[in-house]
Amino acid sequence: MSPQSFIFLASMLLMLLIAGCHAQLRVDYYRSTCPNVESIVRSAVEIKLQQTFVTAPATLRLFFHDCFVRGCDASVMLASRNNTSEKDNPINLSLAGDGFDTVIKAKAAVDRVPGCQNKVSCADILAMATRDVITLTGGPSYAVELGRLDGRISTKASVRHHLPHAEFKLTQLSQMFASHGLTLTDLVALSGAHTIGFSHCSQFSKRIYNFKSRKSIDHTLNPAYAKQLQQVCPKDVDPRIAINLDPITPRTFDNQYYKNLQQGRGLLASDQALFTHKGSRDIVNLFASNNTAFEKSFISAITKLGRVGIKTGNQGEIRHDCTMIN
Ligand code: HEM
Ligand SMILES: *[C@@H]1O[C@H](CO)[C@@H](O)[C@H](O)[C@H]1NC(C)=O
Ligand SMILES: *[C@@H]1O[C@H](CO)[C@@H](O)[C@H](O)[C@H]1NC(C)=O
Ligand SMILES: *[C@@H]1O[C@H](CO)[C@@H](O)[C@H](O)[C@H]1NC(C)=O
Ligand SMILES: CC(=O)N[C@H]1CO[C@H](CO)[C@@H](O)[C@@H]1O
Repeated sequence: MSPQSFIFLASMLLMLLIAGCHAQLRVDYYRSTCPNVESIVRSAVEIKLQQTFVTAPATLRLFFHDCFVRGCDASVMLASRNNTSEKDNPINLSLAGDGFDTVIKAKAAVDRVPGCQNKVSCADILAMATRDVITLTGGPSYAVELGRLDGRISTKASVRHHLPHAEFKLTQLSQMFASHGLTLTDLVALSGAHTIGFSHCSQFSKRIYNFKSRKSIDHTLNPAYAKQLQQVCPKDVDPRIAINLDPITPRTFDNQYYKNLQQGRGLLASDQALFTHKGSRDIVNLFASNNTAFEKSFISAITKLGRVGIKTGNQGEIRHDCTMIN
């Protein structure tokens, strides 16, 4: 074989490999196996959301945690007899059971349809349900890429190094997002998920009582907001108390989160850091002033998030029960 034809063949192979990586997920993946899957999931999510609002933030956060730990493969849903799987990590005291329940109910609805039984992965159902809760709470709608398989491994230990903490600095946040192929704009856009849902007082109590161990208040907090937070989260607060991440429109998926940051009303240190730092402030200002720009960037970012570490071929399976490997 001549060097030219070798280079030609090698580059064809490379192109095929690259194209293969992108071709793994498709919007119409279930067209022939379960054509109505989107409307079945949507109905199940609507029913669940009518029962409790927590469905929305719980499902959205579950998707994020799933994708960041071992990829979007529903490994976060696996239970273990000895309590050693991802969901047993203490960081998840807050992973509200309603997120898990949403996927389990939607999966049951899909499996009740003749022909669809055991055809749709739990990972894809979580991705669809996430889009649905965003849309149903006032956020944008978007086409969800599908074709993820469910993973077979889930360990408590893998959680620690893969999820961001509320006290992370901007550089730590952006490094962690970059390790999953997500840019600074993606980080700012995805943090907009904190426009709905709740946080326990422990996640920000240092900011209102003991900032940098100096018994003072985090000066990036709006003083009036800090005072309100001290009232709802006294020092001896019941650890189960959780308060709205977005104090203004807590049940609407909108760009109010970014307007809050401009006014020092970012609840977590990791939220406020996006505005405090010059590097990301322009993006916060853009999203605060232009909801269309926010929605566009959010859709792009959550689509990228949905591609993280996906399993195909013999790397995974379509689980029959989302909490157990087959
Ligand atoms: C940027 C780094 C992030 C950090 C440090 C972070 C941290 C947190 C923390 C500490 C809570 C409160 C947990 C509690 O006490 O109950 C929370 C809640 C939440 N997070 Fe994040 N998060 C981040 C990014 C994201 C992303 C990318 C998403 C989704 C795309 C997301 C979605 C949510 C939602 C929806 C809630 C509310 C959960 C509920 O009400 O059940 N977060 N986050
Ligand atoms: C927990 O159980 C799994 C199998 O279900 C096993 O692989 C793992 O080693 C066990 N871990 C501990 C700490 O016992
Ligand atoms: C696992 O956790 C459940 C619920 O928190 C508990 O009832 C059970 O005893 C635990 N099992 C083990 C082996 O620790
Ligand atoms: C808002 O953002 C959208 C999408 O990026 C853009 O097309 C539009 O021109 C922006 N509007 C304003 C008023 O800047
Ligand atoms: C839904 C779920 O399984 N949440 C668990 C998260 O972790 C805490 C303990 O760390 C459990 O009590 C929850 O049941």
